[in-house]
Amino acid sequence: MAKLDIINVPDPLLKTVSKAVGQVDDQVRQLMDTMLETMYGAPGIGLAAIQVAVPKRVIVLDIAGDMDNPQPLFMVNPKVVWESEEFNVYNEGCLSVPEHYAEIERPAEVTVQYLDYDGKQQEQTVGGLLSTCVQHEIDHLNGVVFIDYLSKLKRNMIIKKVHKATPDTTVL
Ligand code: GNR
Ligand code: NI
Repeated sequence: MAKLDIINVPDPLLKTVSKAVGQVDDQVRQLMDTMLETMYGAPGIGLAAIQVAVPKRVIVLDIAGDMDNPQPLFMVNPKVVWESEEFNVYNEGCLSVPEHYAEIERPAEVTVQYLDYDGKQQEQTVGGLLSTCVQHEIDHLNGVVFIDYLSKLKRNMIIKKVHKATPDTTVL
């Protein structure tokens, strides 16, 4: 099956606010299948469509980290409808910022509404790593990358290093 190329910072596409999906049809399902395969191949535990240059509000996740027992999650038009007051800190990475990590603080638990693989409305409250990952992916749909939470100095340093290491992965 086909794999897609993942774009890296500072590709300006990563700042796109992705468009809501009107209907979960076979074309959207095919996108989700290919994204999942791309994510597993990377390897990663989450992927937003904009990371493969598709500006649609689609994310795929699998935090199980067990290729023999995959637990994929597909979320179309995901929306956080509740956040816990408690926060968590996680050392985050991103496939579009390879080999750089930073501690990011986010709500420990969130309730997310989304359409699933079959286009059915779902609501799920998540915690732990899945909560971090869902919020990280929804950020991508809004044109936000985790390094945007860092100081301008740190962010620019990381962007420069990634661009130098992977100049072919950006449109710039
Ligand atoms: O693979 C990924 N790991 C990860 C680790 C901590 C917090 C977030 C993530 S998401 C990342 C894949 C990715 O870039 N998704 O957008
Ligand atoms: Ni990411």
